[in-house]
Amino acid sequence: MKKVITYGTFDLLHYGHILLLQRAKELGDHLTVGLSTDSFNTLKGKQSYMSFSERKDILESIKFIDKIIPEENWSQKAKDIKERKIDIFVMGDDWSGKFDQLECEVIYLPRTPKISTSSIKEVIKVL
Ligand code: C2G
Repeated sequence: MKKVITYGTFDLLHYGHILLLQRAKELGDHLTVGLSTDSFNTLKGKQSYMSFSERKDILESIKFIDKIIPEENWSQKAKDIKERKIDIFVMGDDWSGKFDQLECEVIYLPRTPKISTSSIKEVIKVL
């Protein structure tokens, strides 16, 4: 069974996230998502609109996601990949080159243009 992992905040889940998650799952048979905790978001300098548990509930409703784990720091990826016997690590290409040192196949997928959580927040602000 080919295992895939990806990480992110996935706040205000939108089709850019969905297309990333779908493509990640298509690369294997099992998809784990490392979901950034609220405290890690603070470390990342991100204030998510939805809490970790709300973001987790939403991801749990997506049938093709097989496992969700908390992402609590930058350095857990290598351990997650080893312990969970991950074959492929996937991120959008805004992260291109940042995780090449990981000991598994590393794939950066093209980001979906014209959609982002921050652009959604801007639109909502003016509604
Ligand atoms: N993404 C995408 N297209 C978009 C927006 C996001 O493909 N229009 C991808 C990002 O490249 C990322 C994933 O969706 O791979 C999740 O995006 P975010 O929730 O913004 O995650 P990020 O803040 O980049 O956190 O340790 C890694 C970090 O946790 C990644």
